[in-house]
Amino acid sequence: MKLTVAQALVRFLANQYVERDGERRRFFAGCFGIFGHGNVAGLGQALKQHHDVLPFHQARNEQAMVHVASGYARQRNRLATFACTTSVGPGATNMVTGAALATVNRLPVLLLPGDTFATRAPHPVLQQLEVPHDATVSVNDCFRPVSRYFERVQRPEQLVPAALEAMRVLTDQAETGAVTLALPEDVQTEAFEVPDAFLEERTWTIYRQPPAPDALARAIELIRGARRPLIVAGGGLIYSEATAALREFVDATGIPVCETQAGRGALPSDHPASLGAVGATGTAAANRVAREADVVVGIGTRWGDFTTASKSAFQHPGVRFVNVNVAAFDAAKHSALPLVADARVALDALCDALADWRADAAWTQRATDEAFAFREEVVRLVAPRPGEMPHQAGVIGAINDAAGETGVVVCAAGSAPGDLHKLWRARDPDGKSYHVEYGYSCMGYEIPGGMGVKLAAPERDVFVLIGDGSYLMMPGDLATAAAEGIGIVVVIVDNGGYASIGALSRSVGGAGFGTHYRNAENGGPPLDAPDASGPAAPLRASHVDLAANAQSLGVRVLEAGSLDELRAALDEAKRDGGPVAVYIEVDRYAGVPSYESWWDVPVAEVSDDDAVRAAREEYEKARAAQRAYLAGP
Ligand SMILES: Cc1ncc(C[n+]2csc(CCOP(=O)(O)OP(=O)(O)O)c2C)c(N)n1
Ligand SMILES: [Mg+2]
Repeated sequence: MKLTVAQALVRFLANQYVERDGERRRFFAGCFGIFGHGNVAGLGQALKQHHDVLPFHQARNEQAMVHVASGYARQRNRLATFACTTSVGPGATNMVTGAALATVNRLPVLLLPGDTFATRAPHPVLQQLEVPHDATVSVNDCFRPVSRYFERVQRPEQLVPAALEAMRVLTDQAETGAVTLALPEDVQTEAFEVPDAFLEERTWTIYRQPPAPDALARAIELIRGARRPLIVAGGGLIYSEATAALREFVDATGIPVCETQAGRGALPSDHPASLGAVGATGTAAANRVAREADVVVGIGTRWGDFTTASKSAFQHPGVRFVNVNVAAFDAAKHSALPLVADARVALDALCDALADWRADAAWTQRATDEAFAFREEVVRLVAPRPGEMPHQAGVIGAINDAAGETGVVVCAAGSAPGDLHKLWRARDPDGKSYHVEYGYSCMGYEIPGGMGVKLAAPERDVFVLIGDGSYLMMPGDLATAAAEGIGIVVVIVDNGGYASIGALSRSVGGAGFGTHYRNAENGGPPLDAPDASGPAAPLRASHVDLAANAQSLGVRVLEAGSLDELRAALDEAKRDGGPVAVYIEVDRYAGVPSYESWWDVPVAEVSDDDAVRAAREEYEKARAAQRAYLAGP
């Protein structure tokens, strides 16, 4: 059948299915797009013709639509996503940040940027980059390092192998991330004889990879010999739908569990073995247990820097790692014994093999005691503080209660991710109530990411927790939520600027420089005092009326002046069902402390500023705790 490249691609995408554990589902929920000359006549025409099989959604910013796809893919455990089409030039490069986020977080998204003419007839076309020494370069080459697969489709027949490669990578659990097919605007419109088989339904089966028997035997031997074993649960465990298997394993062996950001909620917070967050943003419970652990079993984690507290979290001199991961790349980290395997299959195998073994009872009890002690700390931290300005921890407590068992919290950057990591009481048995994007920690992910979650799980309440700075980075797609009736609840927490970086700045001797919206010369507050007792920031008056801004974008806005009012507003927002923004001002300086942990942020080695010199001294002391984790398998 003769079709244009764009028509063939749209029909192909509509017919891709993924199967796991005998369950088959469509892989592409639809296509987000913003049109320009680089895609309006190609993909635009094809999407119009085939909108019944591949629904189209218009976004307001190309970066945001990739975030929608990432949020959707994560909520669906990587078994489904959206495609994203853009024009050439700025529309295309707006997606680069979204691509990096997806690839860093190992989430499948398909990006279809338009590209400049393959014929080079119009040359340079509007928005074309010219590189004098290389005519094959376009701005889309920026996608290469941030994509797990990249191809520029230079002639029509090339679409067939390119699309198949794209699907292979998107559905491969070890490889997945952003996949970019750059589509020159003339090639999109060119017709070719499309093989029938290309357009037929195609099912990509995700097989659960078992661990190599020899590697499993060694892992079992290591765990049996452990005196202080600890599990670190990552996002891969949740994507593999292995939370029930984890519970079973933990109940059978008594090994305590702590969690990364993506793995938060792998074990419900009320489980006696649940230590919660580990690392730089970890709980006292997890960090104390981690410090002494001798065998650390990482399951589905990429071992981000925060998880190891910049390699200071695990202090046992002979600490050994066993890494269960579908990706050999991640399994090998920290000189681990790699168990390259699906998390669920590996957990089941470990459970069978260790049926006659339990961790030392005193160790298990020690972990449970720590876990219970920190639970009380959480209650203390989220409690309202009568007579004081609302604090972010209180906001988190209120959202947590409004979310109940199945509601989802979505967040990405600022001080909230660390606070959430410590404070969130995860209740969903599938681990799907906590969605903090902390691989790329991208300001602006929150609203579109939350839209993706809501599209993936319309039956769940979705609460987007967003700071004022992150809100200002990319509020525009609230208009998309309003236009499409995507019923997210966006809680805008205004603390008058970049509170997290302000605190970081103080810790490196920087006095919060550049983290208020105005500096003192421009009528802003003076620099912060080193003890963090900075001036009470006049908020709304000091920058933008964010509540009015949200309202102008078409969503209903509720304002809360206290935590009680916030609770009422959250209930009202849930009842409303449409997109609602809830605005609350909080105390910029009322942070949640760090618990016996550290993050390596280098401090200037020489300075004439006493505060910087003092910070450098502290830094050098702290850095002494950094380990190499070289004990091999
Ligand atoms: C796109 C992007 N730019 C810069 C940063 C660095 N950064 C991390 S948090 C932050 C400030 C966030 O401000 P806000 O959302 O108000 O949260 P707060 O720190 O006040 O809690 C900045 C600039 C980032 N994470 N993402
Ligand atoms: Mg802020």
